[in-house]
Amino acid sequence: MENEAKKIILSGIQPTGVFTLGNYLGAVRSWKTMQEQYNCYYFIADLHSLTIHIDPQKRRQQTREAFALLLACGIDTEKSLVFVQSHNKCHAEMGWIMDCCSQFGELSRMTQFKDKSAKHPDNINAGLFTYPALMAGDILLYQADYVPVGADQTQHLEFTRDVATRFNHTYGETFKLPEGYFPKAGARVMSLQDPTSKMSKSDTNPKATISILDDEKTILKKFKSAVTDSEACVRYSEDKPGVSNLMTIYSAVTGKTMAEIEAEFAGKGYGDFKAVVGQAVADELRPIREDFARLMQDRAYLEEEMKKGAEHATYIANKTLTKVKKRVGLLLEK
Ligand code: ATP
Ligand code: LTN
Repeated sequence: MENEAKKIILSGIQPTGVFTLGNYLGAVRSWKTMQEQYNCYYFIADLHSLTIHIDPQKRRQQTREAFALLLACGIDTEKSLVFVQSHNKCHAEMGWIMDCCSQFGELSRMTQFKDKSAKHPDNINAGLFTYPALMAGDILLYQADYVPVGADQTQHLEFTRDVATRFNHTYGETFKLPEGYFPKAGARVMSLQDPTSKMSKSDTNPKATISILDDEKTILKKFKSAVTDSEACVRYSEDKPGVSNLMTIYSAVTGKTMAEIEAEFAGKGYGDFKAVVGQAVADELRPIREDFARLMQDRAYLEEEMKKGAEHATYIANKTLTKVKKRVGLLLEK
């Protein structure tokens, strides 16, 4: 799996619900493509998900499902390292060390912390505040070269670079500085009901999101009720967010350009357009849904893959963690 000459890509996804079409087209589909060119490490960020309180049984189920979803989306454990974050204890340990290297002021400036604490005033836990330090640890443990993340996470990546730079300066060269990675084919998918906000797993309106496990009938229905406008013309434009979003989705799935899509639907109504987009999405997601169902039936296989992933991840991360512990002056056990 590992090749010294290849650059390291690392990314994580929280097990906060079934992946949406946005997660797939914006992130996971590119993760699959990157496997051919890089040493890829992908993990389910279950420790990060603890910042939200949910039923423990539900969390276990969502973690298992998220792992199976990655595999169903084409992440191949022969090519990439896939694991559950909490299965590698180095993350929690490194997280604490990174906490101690993070300043109150800089963590207070994180927009995700401000947004989430405004949204959930009843649960502003310390984990929510130090979330970026845990994330910095995730990245630095593996000496990642590139971290593919969406716009919402770029501030956390910048923070990671700041912490790493400071650590290297204080204790000597220890960490590689990771860079953001923005795949060309990555699409930003917006909500089908409010095309000015992004499609998100935790959206409570089921009509707004396409889950990658939705069946064909549901997908067609959701696209049929997607918000558009009254112009009745398939044209990509900032003032037509609904139609532009559907065009973005169609383009990401078929590879067609916006000009080609405009030509394809010239003179046609939104009804035809939505049906074609819905069908293209349903065709793209069908094999994933089938593969997921098959994987979830094979619990032994999933557990075996998780175990292999955890062992390999621990082996890699431990090298950096040991170095870090030495650097900060923790007495290593003999
Ligand atoms: P939540 O609703 O729990 O915040 P989310 O759906 O916003 O979840 P994340 O787990 O935060 O998703 O992100 C996983 C990955 O998917 C990230 O790389 C993120 O940039 C990407 N992503 C999330 N939503 C979209 C979207 N609508 N379009 C494109 N990419 C997305
Ligand atoms: N915060 C990220 C998930 C995440 C991650 C990471 C991504 C946790 N640790 C390390 C990249 C690298 C999110 O919510 N999308």
